[in-house]
Amino acid sequence: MIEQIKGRLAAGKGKYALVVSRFNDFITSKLVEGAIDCLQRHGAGDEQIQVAWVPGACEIAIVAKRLAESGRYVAVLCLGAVIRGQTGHYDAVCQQVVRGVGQINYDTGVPTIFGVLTCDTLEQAIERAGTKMGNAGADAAMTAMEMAHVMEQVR
Ligand code: INI
Repeated sequence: MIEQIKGRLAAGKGKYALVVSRFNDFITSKLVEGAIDCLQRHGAGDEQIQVAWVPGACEIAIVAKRLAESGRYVAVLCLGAVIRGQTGHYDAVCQQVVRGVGQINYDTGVPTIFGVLTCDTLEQAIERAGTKMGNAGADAAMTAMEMAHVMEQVR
């Protein structure tokens, strides 16, 4: 019989850290709500969830890395919203956060989930923050729970 490793969609007993940027907090606060709601509906208690706020997407990775390194969390969720709009450094911000968050996974072995919206317009971000296209924070929470259980099984 083929052994198959699959992650359960349940919060389990571990702790989850959320790192959230305040920039575009009209959007990111909805991502946090979505993530917390999803974790709670999958069995997480308040004591299993910690939220750290940072100024912008560029600051997410440094805090996420510290939390992942602490060994206290089964997963770290990175939530933010980078919106092209009028800003000239959209690409630079996106690049920094994508690379930074991705690297944490390999450096620490703790699933560090990319829940940062990268959108051309505010409307696109709104669509992904609890309206037409769902909630990227809730999606990140689902990924975090699944990965936490996969990692538990491949110890
Ligand atoms: N930070 C974001 O989280 N989203 C953005 O859309 C954004 N834009 O457009 O500039 C943004 N910039 C700030 C950046 O993340 C840092 O906080 C800042 O550069 C200080 O390091």
